[in-house]
Amino acid sequence: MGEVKLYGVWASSYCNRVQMALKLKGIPYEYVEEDVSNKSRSLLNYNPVHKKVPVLVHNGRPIAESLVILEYVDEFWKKAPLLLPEDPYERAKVRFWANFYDQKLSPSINSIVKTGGEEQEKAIKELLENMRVMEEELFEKESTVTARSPFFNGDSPGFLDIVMGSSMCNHRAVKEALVVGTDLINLDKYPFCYSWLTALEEHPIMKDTLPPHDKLVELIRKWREKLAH
Ligand SMILES: N[C@@H](CCC(=O)N[C@@H](CS)C(=O)NCC(=O)O)C(=O)O
Repeated sequence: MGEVKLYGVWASSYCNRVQMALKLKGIPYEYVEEDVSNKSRSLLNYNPVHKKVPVLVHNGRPIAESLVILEYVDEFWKKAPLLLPEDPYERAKVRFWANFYDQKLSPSINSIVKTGGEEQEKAIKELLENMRVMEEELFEKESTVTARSPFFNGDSPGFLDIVMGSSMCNHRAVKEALVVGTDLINLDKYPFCYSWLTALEEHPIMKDTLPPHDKLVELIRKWREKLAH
Protein backbone atom coordinates (compact mmCIF):
# COMPACT_ATOMS: atom_id res chain seq x y z
CA MET A 1 0.00 0.00 0.00
CA GLY A 2 2.87 2.37 0.85
CA GLU A 3 2.78 5.75 2.46
CA VAL A 4 -0.24 7.93 1.66
CA LYS A 5 -0.27 11.60 2.61
CA LEU A 6 -2.96 14.15 1.81
CA TYR A 7 -2.36 17.91 1.83
CA GLY A 8 -5.68 19.66 2.31
CA VAL A 9 -7.78 22.37 3.89
CA TRP A 10 -10.62 21.42 6.22
CA ALA A 11 -13.33 23.51 4.53
CA SER A 12 -12.44 22.54 0.96
CA SER A 13 -14.88 20.22 -0.74
CA TYR A 14 -12.16 19.40 -3.30
CA CYS A 15 -10.03 18.06 -0.45
CA ASN A 16 -12.92 16.37 1.31
CA ARG A 17 -13.75 14.40 -1.83
CA VAL A 18 -10.35 12.79 -1.62
CA GLN A 19 -10.74 12.04 2.08
CA MET A 20 -14.14 10.45 1.36
CA ALA A 21 -12.66 8.23 -1.34
CA LEU A 22 -9.77 7.08 0.87
CA LYS A 23 -12.11 6.36 3.77
CA LEU A 24 -14.63 4.50 1.58
CA LYS A 25 -11.85 2.21 0.40
CA GLY A 26 -10.36 1.87 3.87
CA ILE A 27 -6.96 3.28 2.89
CA PRO A 28 -5.02 4.64 5.88
CA TYR A 29 -3.48 8.07 5.23
CA GLU A 30 -1.80 10.95 6.97
CA TYR A 31 -3.62 14.27 6.67
CA VAL A 32 -1.65 17.54 6.55
CA GLU A 33 -3.69 20.72 7.04
CA GLU A 34 -2.35 23.53 4.83
CA ASP A 35 -2.63 27.26 5.38
CA VAL A 36 -3.40 28.52 1.87
CA SER A 37 -2.55 32.09 2.89
CA ASN A 38 0.95 30.88 3.73
CA LYS A 39 1.55 27.79 1.62
CA SER A 40 4.13 25.30 2.81
CA ARG A 41 7.28 24.59 0.82
CA SER A 42 6.09 20.99 0.48
CA LEU A 43 2.82 22.04 -1.16
CA LEU A 44 4.61 24.36 -3.59
CA ASN A 45 7.08 21.60 -4.48
CA TYR A 46 4.37 19.00 -4.91
CA ASN A 47 2.00 21.19 -6.94
CA PRO A 48 4.17 23.81 -8.67
CA VAL A 49 1.65 24.26 -11.49
CA HIS A 50 -1.56 25.20 -9.66
CA LYS A 51 -0.15 25.61 -6.12
CA LYS A 52 -3.46 24.34 -4.75
CA VAL A 53 -4.78 21.65 -2.46
CA PRO A 54 -5.64 18.80 -2.54
CA VAL A 55 -2.38 17.01 -3.28
CA LEU A 56 -2.09 13.29 -2.64
CA VAL A 57 1.45 12.04 -2.13
CA HIS A 58 1.75 8.28 -2.60
CA ASN A 59 5.17 6.82 -1.79
CA GLY A 60 6.70 10.26 -2.34
CA ARG A 61 5.00 10.83 -5.71
CA PRO A 62 2.53 13.75 -5.86
CA ILE A 63 -0.82 13.79 -7.67
CA ALA A 64 -2.78 17.05 -7.94
CA GLU A 65 -6.35 17.96 -8.98
CA SER A 66 -9.14 16.27 -7.08
CA LEU A 67 -10.77 14.48 -10.05
CA VAL A 68 -7.40 13.11 -11.15
CA ILE A 69 -6.69 11.97 -7.59
CA LEU A 70 -10.04 10.19 -7.33
CA GLU A 71 -9.34 8.26 -10.54
CA TYR A 72 -5.85 7.37 -9.30
CA VAL A 73 -7.21 6.10 -5.98
CA ASP A 74 -9.81 3.98 -7.78
CA GLU A 75 -7.25 2.55 -10.21
CA PHE A 76 -4.46 1.88 -7.72
CA TRP A 77 -6.67 0.41 -4.99
CA LYS A 78 -9.00 -1.68 -7.09
CA LYS A 79 -10.63 -3.20 -4.04
CA ALA A 80 -14.30 -2.55 -3.44
CA PRO A 81 -16.08 -0.29 -3.46
CA LEU A 82 -15.12 0.81 -6.95
CA LEU A 83 -15.83 4.51 -7.34
CA LEU A 84 -16.32 4.49 -11.10
CA PRO A 85 -18.66 2.05 -12.88
CA GLU A 86 -16.97 -0.69 -14.92
CA ASP A 87 -18.92 -0.11 -18.13
CA PRO A 88 -17.04 2.43 -20.34
CA TYR A 89 -20.22 4.28 -21.31
CA GLU A 90 -21.35 4.59 -17.69
CA ARG A 91 -17.83 5.78 -16.75
CA ALA A 92 -17.99 8.41 -19.48
CA LYS A 93 -21.35 9.65 -18.16
CA VAL A 94 -20.01 9.93 -14.61
CA ARG A 95 -16.98 11.90 -15.87
CA PHE A 96 -19.27 14.16 -17.93
CA TRP A 97 -21.40 15.11 -14.90
CA ALA A 98 -18.41 15.47 -12.58
CA ASN A 99 -16.95 17.95 -15.08
CA PHE A 100 -20.30 19.69 -15.42
CA TYR A 101 -20.42 20.09 -11.66
CA ASP A 102 -16.89 21.49 -11.42
CA GLN A 103 -17.17 23.76 -14.45
CA LYS A 104 -20.73 25.06 -14.02
CA LEU A 105 -22.03 24.58 -10.46
CA SER A 106 -18.89 25.07 -8.38
CA PRO A 107 -17.95 28.49 -9.81
CA SER A 108 -21.53 29.79 -9.25
CA ILE A 109 -21.59 28.55 -5.64
CA ASN A 110 -18.18 30.11 -5.03
CA SER A 111 -19.35 33.47 -6.45
CA ILE A 112 -22.56 33.42 -4.43
CA VAL A 113 -20.60 32.88 -1.24
CA LYS A 114 -17.76 35.28 -1.98
CA THR A 115 -19.31 38.16 -3.96
CA GLY A 116 -22.18 40.60 -3.69
CA GLY A 117 -24.34 42.84 -5.86
CA GLU A 118 -24.66 42.21 -9.57
CA GLU A 119 -21.98 39.53 -9.65
CA GLN A 120 -23.78 37.57 -6.97
CA GLU A 121 -27.17 37.97 -8.68
CA LYS A 122 -25.72 36.68 -11.94
CA ALA A 123 -24.23 33.69 -10.12
CA ILE A 124 -27.59 32.94 -8.46
CA LYS A 125 -29.35 32.90 -11.86
CA GLU A 126 -26.69 30.61 -13.28
CA LEU A 127 -26.87 28.25 -10.32
CA LEU A 128 -30.66 27.95 -10.50
CA GLU A 129 -30.55 27.27 -14.24
CA ASN A 130 -27.85 24.62 -13.87
CA MET A 131 -29.67 23.02 -10.93
CA ARG A 132 -32.74 22.73 -13.16
CA VAL A 133 -30.69 21.12 -15.92
CA MET A 134 -29.15 18.66 -13.44
CA GLU A 135 -32.51 17.83 -11.89
CA GLU A 136 -34.04 16.97 -15.26
CA GLU A 137 -31.11 15.51 -17.14
CA LEU A 138 -29.27 13.73 -14.35
CA PHE A 139 -31.24 13.15 -11.15
CA GLU A 140 -34.62 12.43 -12.69
CA LYS A 141 -33.25 10.18 -15.43
CA GLU A 142 -30.87 8.29 -13.12
CA SER A 143 -33.61 7.81 -10.51
CA THR A 144 -35.68 5.90 -13.02
CA VAL A 145 -32.71 3.74 -14.05
CA THR A 146 -31.50 2.97 -10.53
CA ALA A 147 -34.92 2.90 -8.92
CA ARG A 148 -33.83 1.12 -5.73
CA SER A 149 -30.33 2.52 -5.25
CA PRO A 150 -29.90 5.59 -3.11
CA PHE A 151 -26.65 6.61 -4.82
CA PHE A 152 -25.39 6.92 -8.39
CA ASN A 153 -22.98 4.11 -7.64
CA GLY A 154 -25.56 1.79 -6.08
CA ASP A 155 -25.67 1.10 -2.36
CA SER A 156 -22.33 2.77 -1.59
CA PRO A 157 -21.40 6.32 -2.63
CA GLY A 158 -19.20 6.46 -5.73
CA PHE A 159 -17.32 8.98 -7.85
CA LEU A 160 -20.23 11.30 -8.68
CA ASP A 161 -21.79 11.04 -5.23
CA ILE A 162 -18.49 12.15 -3.71
CA VAL A 163 -17.75 14.89 -6.25
CA MET A 164 -21.14 16.57 -5.89
CA GLY A 165 -21.99 15.55 -2.33
CA SER A 166 -18.76 16.89 -0.79
CA SER A 167 -19.98 20.34 -1.77
CA MET A 168 -23.79 20.08 -1.90
CA CYS A 169 -24.05 18.48 1.56
CA ASN A 170 -22.87 21.85 2.92
CA HIS A 171 -26.08 23.53 1.71
CA ARG A 172 -27.46 24.19 5.19
CA ALA A 173 -24.32 26.00 6.32
CA VAL A 174 -24.24 28.08 3.13
CA LYS A 175 -27.90 28.96 3.54
CA GLU A 176 -27.47 29.92 7.19
CA ALA A 177 -24.38 32.04 6.57
CA LEU A 178 -25.67 33.97 3.57
CA VAL A 179 -27.06 37.35 4.48
CA VAL A 180 -28.94 37.65 1.21
CA GLY A 181 -30.84 35.16 -0.87
CA THR A 182 -31.78 32.75 1.89
CA ASP A 183 -34.38 31.20 -0.40
CA LEU A 184 -31.62 30.51 -2.83
CA ILE A 185 -30.94 26.90 -2.11
CA ASN A 186 -34.54 25.82 -1.94
CA LEU A 187 -34.05 22.15 -2.62
CA ASP A 188 -37.80 21.42 -2.54
CA LYS A 189 -37.78 22.64 -6.13
CA TYR A 190 -35.54 19.70 -7.05
CA PRO A 191 -37.22 16.61 -5.53
CA PHE A 192 -34.99 14.00 -7.18
CA CYS A 193 -31.84 15.80 -6.15
CA TYR A 194 -33.27 16.34 -2.67
CA SER A 195 -33.95 12.66 -2.06
CA TRP A 196 -30.40 11.73 -3.22
CA LEU A 197 -28.88 14.41 -0.98
CA THR A 198 -30.94 13.34 2.03
CA ALA A 199 -29.72 9.74 1.72
CA LEU A 200 -26.14 10.85 1.16
CA GLU A 201 -26.05 13.15 4.20
CA GLU A 202 -26.87 10.17 6.39
CA HIS A 203 -23.95 8.09 5.14
CA PRO A 204 -21.36 7.64 7.94
CA ILE A 205 -18.40 8.58 5.70
CA MET A 206 -20.07 11.83 4.71
CA LYS A 207 -20.93 12.63 8.33
CA ASP A 208 -17.38 11.83 9.36
CA THR A 209 -15.76 14.00 6.69
CA LEU A 210 -17.96 17.03 6.05
CA PRO A 211 -16.83 20.24 7.78
CA PRO A 212 -18.57 20.91 11.13
CA HIS A 213 -21.69 23.00 10.42
CA ASP A 214 -21.03 25.85 12.90
CA LYS A 215 -17.37 26.16 11.95
CA LEU A 216 -18.29 26.42 8.26
CA VAL A 217 -21.02 29.01 8.94
CA GLU A 218 -18.47 31.08 10.87
CA LEU A 219 -15.91 30.85 8.05
CA ILE A 220 -18.42 31.89 5.37
CA ARG A 221 -19.55 34.81 7.55
CA LYS A 222 -15.92 35.91 7.89
CA TRP A 223 -15.48 35.83 4.10
CA ARG A 224 -18.60 37.94 3.71
CA GLU A 225 -17.54 40.43 6.39
CA LYS A 226 -14.23 40.94 4.54
CA LEU A 227 -16.24 41.51 1.38
CA ALA A 228 -18.30 44.22 3.05
CA HIS A 229 -15.15 46.21 4.01
N1 LIG B 1 -9.50 22.10 -9.64
C1 LIG B 1 -8.89 21.94 -8.35
C2 LIG B 1 -9.40 23.03 -7.42
C3 LIG B 1 -8.66 23.03 -6.09
C4 LIG B 1 -8.84 24.33 -5.33
O1 LIG B 1 -9.49 25.27 -5.81
N2 LIG B 1 -8.25 24.38 -4.14
C5 LIG B 1 -8.32 25.59 -3.32
C6 LIG B 1 -8.88 25.25 -1.94
S1 LIG B 1 -10.60 24.93 -2.08
C7 LIG B 1 -6.91 26.14 -3.11
O2 LIG B 1 -5.97 25.41 -2.92
N3 LIG B 1 -6.80 27.47 -3.12
C8 LIG B 1 -5.56 28.15 -2.87
C9 LIG B 1 -5.23 29.12 -3.95
O3 LIG B 1 -6.01 29.28 -4.91
O4 LIG B 1 -4.19 29.77 -3.85
C10 LIG B 1 -9.20 20.53 -7.82
O5 LIG B 1 -10.19 19.94 -8.26
O6 LIG B 1 -8.41 20.01 -7.02
